[in-house]
Amino acid sequence: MSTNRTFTMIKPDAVANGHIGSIVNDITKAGFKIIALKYTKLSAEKAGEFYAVHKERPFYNDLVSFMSSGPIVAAILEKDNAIEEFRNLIGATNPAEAAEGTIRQKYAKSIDANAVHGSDSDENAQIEGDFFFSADERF
Ligand code: YYY
Ligand code: MG
Repeated sequence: MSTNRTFTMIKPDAVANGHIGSIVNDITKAGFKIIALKYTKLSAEKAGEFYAVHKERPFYNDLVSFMSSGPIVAAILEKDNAIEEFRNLIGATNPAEAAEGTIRQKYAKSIDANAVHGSDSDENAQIEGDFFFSADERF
């Protein structure tokens, strides 16, 4: 049902470094339509909930503290084959391994502060979008 949608966050590093405008521009130039958009900040509790799937990973505590360290931009995006197309646009998790021209290659400096989030499945895109946006915040 939601195979043409994904969810993203512009993470605290990219916001702090002044990249909101450039990243939104890259996203829209790549053909994604913005369905919902919000400038907000996660509490440590909310960040922990969002990343609960990574709870057992060694980087979990650092990830939660980083993701709650400053404001973020959350968005729901629409395009055919949105999950895969958006993962291609952002590049590998480690920016050192991200392809030339990808968002992480251009704007991220490390694997832990890697500029953007992108959902990894239709199911998670739905869950993650619902985490941030009510029905009347989507257009
Ligand atoms: O989906 P993606 O963001 O590319 O990577 P995940 O494996 O889902 O990890 C989520 C998040 O955790 C990643 O964007 C940065 C952080 N992280 C980390 O700090 N160190 C790692 N070795 C792996 C991931
Ligand atoms: Mg992931």
